[in-house]
Amino acid sequence: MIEVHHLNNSRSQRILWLLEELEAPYKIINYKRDLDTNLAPEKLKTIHSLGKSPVISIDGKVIIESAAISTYIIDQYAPSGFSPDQNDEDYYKYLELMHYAEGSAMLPLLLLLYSSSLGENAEPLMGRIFSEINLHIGYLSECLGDNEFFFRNKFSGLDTMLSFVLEAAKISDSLKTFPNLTNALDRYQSRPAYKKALEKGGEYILGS
Ligand SMILES: N[C@@H](CCC(=O)N[C@@H](CS)C(=O)NCC(=O)O)C(=O)O
Repeated sequence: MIEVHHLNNSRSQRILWLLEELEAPYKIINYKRDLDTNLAPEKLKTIHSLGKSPVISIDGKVIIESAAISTYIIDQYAPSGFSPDQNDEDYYKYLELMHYAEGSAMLPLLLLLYSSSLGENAEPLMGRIFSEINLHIGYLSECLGDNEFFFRNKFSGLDTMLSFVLEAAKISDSLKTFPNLTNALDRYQSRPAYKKALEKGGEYILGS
């Protein structure tokens, strides 16, 4: 069975949500952020040397990175047609957005988070950070268009992957000029599997 090494208030929540959507069997092993540093506890490094969450283990095999973990879970547990196979003409389009979430879209949102601790000293960076956030969130808005879901208007691993980006963007009010993304996030958060994952995962400030 999959063991999810789950950190409170973290990207690991999107993995619990995906597992709930697919009704896959899994066990949560909880880790708590340090109250002063907000970092993961050292013992997470006994699972993988980076000490980041999400990380899953299955029969001694360890997988890190949300996109790789999501792909593994989908390959193992999703019904056929849930995601495109390699022969599908849109396979690489799907792969692109799956990796875009962490590879590109999260970067300016993380810069904003980290630079906020610098107070006024971060001021010179803010214009560039916000223009990058706007660029990436604008791109996601364009990708979604009038659809409800990111891939062929059908729920997929892209929605669980991109949900964290939307949740992080909402914190800095960066979704407000993109009503299609605001509505998508509301729809995600009202799904029964999302709520069930929240109950199981515990503290998650981005989910409110
Ligand atoms: N790109 C990685 C990011 C993993 C990551 O940075 N996770 C954060 C939580 S959202 C973490 O473990 N932070 C705790 C720490 O750095 O100590 C993924 O998507 O899995």
